[in-house]
Amino acid sequence: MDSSVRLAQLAKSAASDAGFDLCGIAAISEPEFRELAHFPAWIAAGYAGEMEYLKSKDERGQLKRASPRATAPWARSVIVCALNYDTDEPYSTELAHHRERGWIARYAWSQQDYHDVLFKKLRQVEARLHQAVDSSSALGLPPQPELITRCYVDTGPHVERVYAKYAGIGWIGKNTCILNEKLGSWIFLGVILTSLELAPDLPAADRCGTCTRCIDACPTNALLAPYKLDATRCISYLTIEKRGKIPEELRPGIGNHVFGCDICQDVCPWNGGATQTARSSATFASAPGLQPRPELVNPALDWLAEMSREDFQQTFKGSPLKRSKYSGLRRNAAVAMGNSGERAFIPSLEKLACDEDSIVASHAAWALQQLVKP
Ligand code: B12
Ligand code: SF4
Ligand code: SF4
Repeated sequence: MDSSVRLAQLAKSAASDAGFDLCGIAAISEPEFRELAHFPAWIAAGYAGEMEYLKSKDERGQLKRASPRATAPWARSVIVCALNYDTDEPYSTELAHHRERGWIARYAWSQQDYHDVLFKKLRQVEARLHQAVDSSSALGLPPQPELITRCYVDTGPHVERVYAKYAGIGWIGKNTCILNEKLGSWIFLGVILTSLELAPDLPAADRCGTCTRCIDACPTNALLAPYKLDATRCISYLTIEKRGKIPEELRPGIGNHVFGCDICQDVCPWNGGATQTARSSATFASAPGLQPRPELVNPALDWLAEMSREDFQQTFKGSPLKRSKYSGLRRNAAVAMGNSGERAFIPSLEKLACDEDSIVASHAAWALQQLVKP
């Protein structure tokens, strides 16, 4: 058997042993990753907002993320691993009437930060590849050149979803998420770039068809067209990445979201289509670190808004929520209170409107105005 096929099989069985639900391989060769051609125009249009890391350039002035060759000229293959994070909890679209409670995105309920969970597993796959190459003659493989590998979970200058499509993990949906036929889009991605030539998989075929549910459901109209997300309008960006002031015209659309947003995935027929009943056959996350913390599912807004800095640090140590920072989470909770129509929040907001953090205070003042409107 060809050594690229044997090594690809080895990588996949190592991924399965490490606990990944899916693993596929894409070749880094010409012509490569057609969708990356859209990346420079996306940046030029300003859709990345304040996410400066997406705009980084190499010494030739080219956007690093527009090609894997920019930062990894030695890479010949990319191993893409995926881990299911779905759990048996309701969808945000089912609980939207609980306006007095907030919504934290499904991915962030976990006991541990997903970066740590996936990285540990990627390291196990990487170690197996190194062992195989070190003992290539014992395995009956021809001598292999020196092996270079790099593992990434969000952290590198790579558009992981494009690699995932070509590795056959899933297709890029009109909501820009990777969708797998069996698992839907509730999957995290982790990638290993390698200098090894590995037998590639076939790209996943687009199965969105004529559906436009995600585009129609987005409350801030962030999906400008199929596959085209203006991140500066996306609730996920506004509540997690954006520091300081949230543009006023976008605040009503944020609804009860305090960290991230699941709507364009909740409504997707490949995820069960907005109702939990339709998900009876869903496969749920098995990784212990990705099991949900019950207090983060549909949390009370005043709990988040009134949290002390010490409580925030303690509660969200090792959790994805620490990314919004103390100021950001309380700002978001104030906006959600303003959108709730719940006058019982007025005393809490009056207190927040005098907060020493001017961002929290100004968003609380806006929220108060919403609640006292005739
Ligand atoms: C920055 C970022 C964000 C930003 C921007 C999102 C985005 N769509 O780009 C924000 C903060 C908004 C965000 C939100 C979310 N994110 Co995010 N995010 C990233 C990150 C770090 C980089 C993504 C990136 O490079 N975007 C650049 C733009 C240009 O890419 P894009 O919108 O995907 O566009 C590509 C395609 O749409 C493509 N394309 C394909 N076909 C076509 C056809 C046409 C005509 C056109 C024009 C374009 C086009 O062109 C683009 C590539 O050049 C990745 C990790 C990584 N390093 O890759 C995680 C990642 C994409 N995020 C992830 C997750 C889970 C989320 C959220 C679900 C979290 C949440 N619940 O709040 C939401 C989903 C929102 C959404 N609808 O995408 C997962 C996605 C897993 C999956 N199944 O797809 C990733 C892969 C992290 C991980 N390691 O698991 N995220
Ligand atoms: S995550 Fe929410 S705001 Fe962002 S595109 Fe999807 S539905 Fe719209
Ligand atoms: S909701 Fe429809 S259009 Fe959007 S990603 Fe899912 S299948 Fe594709």
